[in-house]
Formats: sequence, C-alpha cells, structure tokens
Amino acid sequence: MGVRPLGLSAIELLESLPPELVSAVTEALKSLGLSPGDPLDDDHLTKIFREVSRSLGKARAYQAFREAGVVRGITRAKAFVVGDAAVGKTTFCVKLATGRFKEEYKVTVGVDFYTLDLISGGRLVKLVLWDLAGQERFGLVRPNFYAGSCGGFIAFALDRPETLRSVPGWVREIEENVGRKVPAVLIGTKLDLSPSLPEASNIAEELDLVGYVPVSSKTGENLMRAVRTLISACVNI
Ligand SMILES: Nc1nc2c(ncn2[C@@H]2O[C@H](COP(=O)(O)OP(=O)(O)OP(=O)(O)O)[C@@H](O)[C@H]2O)c(=O)[nH]1
Ligand SMILES: [Mg+2]
Repeated sequence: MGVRPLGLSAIELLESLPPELVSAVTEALKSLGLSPGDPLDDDHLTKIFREVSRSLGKARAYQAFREAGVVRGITRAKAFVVGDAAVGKTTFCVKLATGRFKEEYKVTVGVDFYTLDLISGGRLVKLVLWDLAGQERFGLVRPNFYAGSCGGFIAFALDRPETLRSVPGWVREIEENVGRKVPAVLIGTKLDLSPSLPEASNIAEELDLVGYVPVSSKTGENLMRAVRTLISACVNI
C-alpha cells in the first residue's frame, strides 16, 4: 500500500484504520483536541501512535499504521545525549520517552537508554537515546558508548551559563570517540527557569552544530523541535 501524502486529515485516518482501532484513535484525537477535518502533521501522528500503542501495544499499533498507509517501514537510530553534570540530560530523555517530568536529581552512572518512537516522513523512527553520565568521574567510561551514533544532543543549562562554555570540549569528545564529525544539536535546558541565551546560537554556528534549540523538560516546550532538528540531519528517511 502506498504512503499517505502529507495533509491526511483526522477523518481520513479514521476511515483507513481497521474497525477495531477506531475507538482508540478517536480517544487519542479527542485528548489532542483535534476535530475530524483537521490536517495531521508528524507530531499529531506521533502522539496518536503513542496513544494507540498504550492501549493496544506497539506491535499492533505499528501494524495498523502500516495497513492504513501512514507508515511504510521502521528506521532505527542511536543518538547520544551529553553535557555537564546536572544540566538535565536524563530529565530530557525521560520526558521524551514517557511524558513525565523527573523532579529529583539522581546522578547517571555510566549510561542509561531510552527509546523514543516517532513518525517522520512516512516511517516509524525508533530513536534510542544514550544518556551519558556528565559527571567528571565518568570521563573514562563515557568514550565506550559513542560508537554507532548517527548524531546526538549536547546539553547545557540556561540557568548555569558556565555549562555553555563546556560545549567545545563536548564537541571534541564526540569527534574523538565517534571517529568522525556527526550532526549534533545544542539544547539549552530549563527554559522554564531562565530565558534563552542569544550567544548559544553563535556558539552552535561556530562549532558547526546542526542548530540550537532552547527547551524545557518541565513544560515540554520545544522538545519535539529539538528531536526533529536532529532527525532531519542524521536519519535517512
Ligand atoms: N525546572 C526544570 N528543571 C529541570 C529541567 N531539566 C532538568 N531539571 C532538573 O535538573 C536536575 C538534574 O537533572 P538530570 O536530568 O538528572 O541531570 P543530568 O544532566 O542527567 O545529570 P548527570 O546524570 O549527573 O550527568 C533535576 O533535579 C531535574 O528535575 C527543566 O527543563 N526544568
Ligand atoms: Mg543523568
């Protein structure tokens, strides 16, 4: 079956799904505040996919989206998340993977993994985020975890401008350990606590990064924008 052109509306999606999925998707549309005639973009489709996955499981949700012609396959990619200690890397990953905001600070030991499913350009992208410990004492183990990344995120905290000054060091560590230059997106975290820092854009440009996106893992602001900025640079759809 062919892939739906962009601009598929909510009602067209409902019509193309197997009947047993209609109630789960209708619920998802309602919770997103979408009306039947509204065009659906990749962010909407991603949220609908997650809702359907929650009620029916990921395998069934994928099968249904495939049958409906919304997706035509799966793309897998690995991305690192690096930056100084306590800038909010784990919180960023947890919010993206589960929708929950993690209030407490628990130091990451070595590495953690989070899988993020999103719809992009007619494919289900399974992005595995490798959340690397930022504390200095993990500097010796961290290099083991970069191999095979298509790119990733470099995080600094907007309320601690000194963490922005560490970014060139992170770029060097990435290049040394991935073995080549890969796309990286600079994220300024905790936008809910502090305004964006204009110099971050210049630093991203000077270091030849893919872009700079200020984000808040508390409110969710710009999180998907950051992910899509990376996906469009590093995942071959
Ligand atoms: N208000 C607010 N707090 C945040 C945000 N992101 C992270 N935090 C808080 O910052 C603290 C540290 O966050 P972590 O995600 O654990 O930090 P980390 O970068 O993973 O730290 P390491 O694992 O030591 O490298 C936690 O208390 C989070 O709740 C945000 O966007 N807004
Ligand atoms: Mg952490």
